[in-house]
Amino acid sequence: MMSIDYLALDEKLDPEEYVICEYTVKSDLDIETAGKRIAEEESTGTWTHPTTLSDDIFKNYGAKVTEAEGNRVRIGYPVIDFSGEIGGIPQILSIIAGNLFGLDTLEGVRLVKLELPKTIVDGYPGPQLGLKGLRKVLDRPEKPLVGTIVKPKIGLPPKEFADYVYESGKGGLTNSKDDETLVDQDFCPLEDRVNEVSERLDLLEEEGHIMIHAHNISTNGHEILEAADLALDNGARQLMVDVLTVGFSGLQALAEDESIDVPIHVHRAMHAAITKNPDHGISMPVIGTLVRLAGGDALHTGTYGVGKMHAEITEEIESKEVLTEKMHGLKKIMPVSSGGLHPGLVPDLIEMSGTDVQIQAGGGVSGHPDGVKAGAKALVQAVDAAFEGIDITEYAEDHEELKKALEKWM
Ligand code: RUB
Repeated sequence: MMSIDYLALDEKLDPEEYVICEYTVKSDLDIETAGKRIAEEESTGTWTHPTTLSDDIFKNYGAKVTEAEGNRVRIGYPVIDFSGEIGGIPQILSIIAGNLFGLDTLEGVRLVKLELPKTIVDGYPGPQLGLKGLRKVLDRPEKPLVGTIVKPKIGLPPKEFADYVYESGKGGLTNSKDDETLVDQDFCPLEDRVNEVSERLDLLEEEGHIMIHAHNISTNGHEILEAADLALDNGARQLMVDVLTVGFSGLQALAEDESIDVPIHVHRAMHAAITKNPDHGISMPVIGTLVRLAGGDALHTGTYGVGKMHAEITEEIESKEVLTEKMHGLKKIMPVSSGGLHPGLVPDLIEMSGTDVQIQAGGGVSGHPDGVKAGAKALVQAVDAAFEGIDITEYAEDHEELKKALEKWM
């Protein structure tokens, strides 16, 4: 009988034969043993040697720990463990990010990196439009996209909501969106809101400006396609889904549906419960990889420490990179920077994000002393200045809206 040992240090795994994951571990166990605990729990699946575990099963289906150094392990899971028509991203997650988080001997464990073989990637829709498609829809080939989140996030009735969108379009914004808590509430039902917003977007287009609005259709799994249909039947130009509260499968169902030909904006409410603890959970780059696999066209990745949300800058850079680097032929998707932004923060933001980014501000548009249109203009001016490499305060000297925004927020 062969010895069952999950440790295969320095073995070079064929990246087409394994799903390879990197974890950081906090534990009293030495790192090799910690790696073995994860590998056994997530492949053959128990803490002792079952009499039913044959050499063949171990050899063909067992995970392998190929690196274990410092607080880091790399583990390869054989592709056959992910085979079959049924399972999808829920199954991937239950293997690479399942029971291991509860193991008592590991005080903390964090999945930091995910590398998928082409055979697995090919089984998923991936982005239908992606970064380039989104730019094409907006006829904006190079500059950052500039957007707003309609605020207050609850309470505005459909007409006032749509007026906000129209005003922000008149100020030059390319994008706007529902916030995550707004879906179909009595004060602003989805159907009426989409109707009103679509009317205003058509008007803007007649007036020579292209803009899209992401409508939040995050809902129960069995109702999400129906919600998408409702939005599209009423003229929606973009859909939004909250991938962690809905689940990756909801996003994938939208991306796979042939009748949905508009970009899908992916919000990530609740992600910090999973991503924020540096010693435990799942990193945002892993979530980004799965969003790209499932078919999002744009995803929130953070503001590199300039905005209101907690940021681990290195990880945010990696989050942006997993959306745009090579991934077995999948389209790139648009990184979205949002949360506590205003025009004065744009130069620092663009320095970190580059120009392939959708910059969004809610309060940083609607909080402008002269209202939404002026706020939108100020944000656009800040982006134009940064894009042209002109100092923002210099640019503000002859751009009134930007000047007032800087006076208020800087
Ligand atoms: C933006 C806002 C969004 C955050 C979410 O409003 O609150 O929901 O972007 O955070 P405001 P993240 O511009 O007024 O702050 O993008 O990090 O997921």
